[in-house]
Amino acid sequence: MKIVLASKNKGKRREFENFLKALNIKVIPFEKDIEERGLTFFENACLKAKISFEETKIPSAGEDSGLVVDCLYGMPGVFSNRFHEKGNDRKNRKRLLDILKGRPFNERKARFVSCIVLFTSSDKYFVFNGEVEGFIDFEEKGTQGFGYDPIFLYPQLGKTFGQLPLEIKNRISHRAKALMELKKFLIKNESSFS
Ligand code: ITT
Repeated sequence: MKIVLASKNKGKRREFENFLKALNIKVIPFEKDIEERGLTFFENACLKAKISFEETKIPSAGEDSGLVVDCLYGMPGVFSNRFHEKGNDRKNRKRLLDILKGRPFNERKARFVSCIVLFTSSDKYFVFNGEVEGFIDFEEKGTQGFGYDPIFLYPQLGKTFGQLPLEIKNRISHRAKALMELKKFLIKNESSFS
């Protein structure tokens, strides 16, 4: 079985492939530049998956995710990828660290949010959500992962996502949780669209 993943983000794609390879599901990339006009993660994920399905006619997933910081009223949120400069993870992280400078630990609460939408026909879609809570650390730690991983502290392990190997991140992350739901759905419904 194969599904198309409408994403240009290599880190994201690696996580999808890792998750679905055990099910023998091939993930085919769809790398069109799709403008994220939505105001919610759901709207943007829907947009990506729908365009991909319309062009490929293969079950298509879109994922939109981001970092929601409580003391910034939810920013960067859907703007995570373009908080300072589109696609520039290092500058985006730096901007967030600069904005939070001087804030004590208890005001640095944040969560990663992931919404996956799977289109299985032009008028039928399924939604899978995941979240993980943590804190924005005071400085970058670790070089694993992508995006905000080096500054997202996961308190249960006392480490940032940037310090965790992919196998561990793939057990606890927002995307892992949404992917887990997608995986259950695919196992249950495989025969209907393989
Ligand atoms: P596509 O839209 O092509 O899938 P993208 O990078 O633009 O790729 P999003 O619009 O969903 O993806 O933006 C998500 C941004 O949120 C991403 O660029 C990171 O900055 C951040 N982000 C999401 N998940 C993350 C994770 O697991 N680790 C670190 N940062 C993450």
